[in-house]
Amino acid sequence: MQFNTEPIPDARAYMWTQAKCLKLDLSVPHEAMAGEARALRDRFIPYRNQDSYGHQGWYSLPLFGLSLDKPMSWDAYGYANANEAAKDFDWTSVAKHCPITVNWLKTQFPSNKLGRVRFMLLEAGGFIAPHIDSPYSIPDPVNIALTNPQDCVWQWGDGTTLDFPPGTAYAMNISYEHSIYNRSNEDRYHLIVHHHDSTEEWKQLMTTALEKQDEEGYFYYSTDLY
Ligand SMILES: O=C(O)CCC(=O)C(=O)O
Ligand SMILES: [Fe+2]
Repeated sequence: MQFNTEPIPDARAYMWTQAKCLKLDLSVPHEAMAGEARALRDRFIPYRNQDSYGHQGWYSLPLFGLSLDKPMSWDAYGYANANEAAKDFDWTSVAKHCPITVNWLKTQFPSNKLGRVRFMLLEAGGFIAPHIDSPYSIPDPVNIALTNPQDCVWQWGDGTTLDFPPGTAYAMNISYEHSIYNRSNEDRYHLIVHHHDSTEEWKQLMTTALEKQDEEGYFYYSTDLY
């Protein structure tokens, strides 16, 4: 990706910060959303179960994106870049079964241009092995706990754990190593929202979160999508 320190035409703003995550002041109808996700349990597809990390019991269900059976990022499907893939993004066939989640995305989430939106399931006893997803220190994908069993833990590479009660939304800096262990007998459902614009509302949300956490960060601008 190419970044600029000043705004350029058609660019979106990305917050660069050393923060591992920013807690966003978003109100989420998480119980209703969890109900919608749970009702679709048999539609989830295995996620990254072929890669070398050895993740166990991790599943995904795209609501918005390339299609129901394409939960991964654009590079897994032969696209030249994220902008090309984004042209093919749309609501998937399960979106009509999730009216509360879809309505929240359309009316409450501070974006007019969604990227991938997926329910994620980590089965009881499952784990997401330690991994890094990005070379850029940008907390941008929003990870929302719809449920989070007591003994399910998000762990950073430095050994610290993240408090992640249901209803909490974090912009995640997945350039830091992270892993998740569901050492409970209950499935864990989260919603991960990517977006392809940076509305004033989004920038304000991020700036407020940064100040609240006493972190430093700066907006950089790029026409490339994250
Ligand atoms: O919460 C999840 O299911 C995914 C966690 C993860 O590895 C990520 O967001 O990059
Ligand atoms: Fe990850």
